[in-house]
Amino acid sequence: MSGHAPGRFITLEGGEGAGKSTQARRLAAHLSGLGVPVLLTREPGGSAGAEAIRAVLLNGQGFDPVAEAMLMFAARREHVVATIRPALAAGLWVISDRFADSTRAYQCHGQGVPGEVYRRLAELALEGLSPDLTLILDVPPDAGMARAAARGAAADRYERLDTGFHARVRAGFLAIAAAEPERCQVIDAGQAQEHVFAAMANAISQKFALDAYK
Ligand code: Z5A
Repeated sequence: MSGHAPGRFITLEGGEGAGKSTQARRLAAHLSGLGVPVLLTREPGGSAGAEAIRAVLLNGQGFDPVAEAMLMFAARREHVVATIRPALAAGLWVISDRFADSTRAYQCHGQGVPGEVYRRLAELALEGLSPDLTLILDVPPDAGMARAAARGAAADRYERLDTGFHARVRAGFLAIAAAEPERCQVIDAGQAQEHVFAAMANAISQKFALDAYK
């Protein structure tokens, strides 16, 4: 016996401006308030090595799509080894703002990387690690881009891509959810923040027993 309840791995996914970062912080605070030990992290990034790769990915001039997928998985491997697996082993609930589904949606559906390339990279980098629950925050690309633009920060390389790209990314996330309904739940992120959060909290309480933490 390890002496503590098992860790859980929850990922938030979706397109630009869907509200992932806002809702990830809120979910972490909510679970902490229930007595759940939480680690909030993000991709690309979440460990020193992965954050260094993030800077190259977001600010660089662009890459061959397969090379870009490899960089995403190099960062992810660092994140998994240095941050996620140790936290799960210690019984923490890991909430990650993006994970491997983002590579499938952005690099495969958005940029045309073959699914077989994704599968080979995922097998190498993840060694079977998969989220217990993935919440896909779904919002029409125009609305998400408008929210992101309203923040006033300079657009990164992905935010500057055209509407067709963002529509393919959205369709990619919805295809992932349809293929893996046990793991993925689509949340209507076009609603007010309170309603988005209520739908997420409902999905969490349906999936996990939280009584043990009270
Ligand atoms: N990427 C990739 O291509 N492949 C991969 O494998 C991975 C990533 C892991 C990371 O950028 C980029 O890397 C990302 C995909 C690519 N593309 N982009 N851009 P990032 O981490 O800097 O950005 P992001 O992940 O896309 O997040 P974001 O654009 O910052 O959006 P968000 O986190 O979903 O939204 P937010 O920051 O919580 O909210 C945005 C604004 O909307 C903010 O002012 C909120 O107050 C507001 N908001 C939030 N919710 C609502 C609601 N419900 N109503 C109204 N307004 C709201």
